[in-house]
Amino acid sequence: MSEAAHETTTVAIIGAGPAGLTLANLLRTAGVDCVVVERQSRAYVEQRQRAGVLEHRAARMFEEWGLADRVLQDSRTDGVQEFRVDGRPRFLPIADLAGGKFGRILPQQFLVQRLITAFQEDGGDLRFGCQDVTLERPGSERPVVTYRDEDGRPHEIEADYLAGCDGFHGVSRRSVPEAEQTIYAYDHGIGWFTVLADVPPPRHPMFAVSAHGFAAHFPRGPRSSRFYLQCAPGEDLDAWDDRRIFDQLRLRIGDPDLPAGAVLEKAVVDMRSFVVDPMSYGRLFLVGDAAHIITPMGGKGMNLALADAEVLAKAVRSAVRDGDAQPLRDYSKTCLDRTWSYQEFSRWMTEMLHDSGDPATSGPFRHKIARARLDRLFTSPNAGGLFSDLMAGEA
Ligand code: FAS
Repeated sequence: MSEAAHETTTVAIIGAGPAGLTLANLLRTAGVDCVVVERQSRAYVEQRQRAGVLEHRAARMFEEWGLADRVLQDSRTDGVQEFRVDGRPRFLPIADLAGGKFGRILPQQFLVQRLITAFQEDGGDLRFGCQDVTLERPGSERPVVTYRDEDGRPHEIEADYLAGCDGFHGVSRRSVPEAEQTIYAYDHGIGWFTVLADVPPPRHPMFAVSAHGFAAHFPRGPRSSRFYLQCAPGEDLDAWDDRRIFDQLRLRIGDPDLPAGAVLEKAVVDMRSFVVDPMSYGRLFLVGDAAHIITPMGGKGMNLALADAEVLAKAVRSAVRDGDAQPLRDYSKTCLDRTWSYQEFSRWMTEMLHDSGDPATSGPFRHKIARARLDRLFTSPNAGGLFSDLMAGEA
């Protein structure tokens, strides 16, 4: 085996998803040297479809760091959230209630493509197809990332800091001794059947509650939609043919004229939450899904990853430029405070929109509680305002 090529950098970033690419761009903007090692190919990373809405806070972050013109070309949301209750539309002007804070319709794969282009245009070092990525001595003063490149050659990157941005199934979190971590995991006992389809996007992002079960209809670009349908956890994908998908959507949304369209992707997502505490170990900092998983309720997974990335970029800049390591010491608490606030919001929404459905599911008492919670958004400006601030990521 040939000798590993040895090199050094300030921050070695593992993973080129939203977390790793945002961190890389922010560090580059701050003049901090970094290298990104990504296991998959560029083509794979750029086509993976997941989140679809960038919250106002994240859009503001890209504006403040001077990246908006290269990342945010897309349309902003119209600022209205629709709740279809037993087929009856109710519209909440969330951007107005949040003081003019609009989200952006930006499918995750477009964000990833633009972040890759921006980083490489600025001379960033982004490596795809890195195999057997391993973190060595993450708890030491000089941690190392090793990997084999696409030609099988070994590489060794010695860094001041490691950023574990490699998602829930990555190696970073697993490089920390179990005794050093507290794991919080929760199974919400709900499944979502999720569909990406060639169906025109809705006028407004929509949640639908009815005795038939929860459904949702979100925009995913000018000609496609993402739908969610409440189902049993672990439900068999084959139990949902196209006919059943659109019959159930029309029934639950209360729109017999909802057009069908080609189904591009379908999956069953079990609603679960996960948090690891602390989000750092020595010179290793866990970012995004490597540290926490949240249900898609409220669209916070990708947006929490972007928020973590900004906290870490600012903390590394303080340490490297100003000699102040306190923000790095505070990194885990800063990110966990936000993470738990949005875990609570996501759980609150999950209860409100699923217990509001069939009273037989969660019981008539919880059904009434959930309906009262939903009504209050429309009757109390404070309740509607807090909901809107949380949707904007600004609470
Ligand atoms: P990611 O998992 O996106 O990226 C990790 C990267 O690390 C990947 O590129 C991976 O290839 C790489 N990697 C893994 N192991 C590695 C290794 N050993 N070495 C090197 N690289 C490695 N969030 C929202 O905000 N709104 C939504 O509407 C929403 N909907 C979703 C719908 C679905 C079906 C799913 C599955 C998720 C959804 N999410 C949503 C959450 C999702 O978008 C994540 O929060 C987001 O991708 C997190 O970004 P990262 O932390 O960068 O992790």
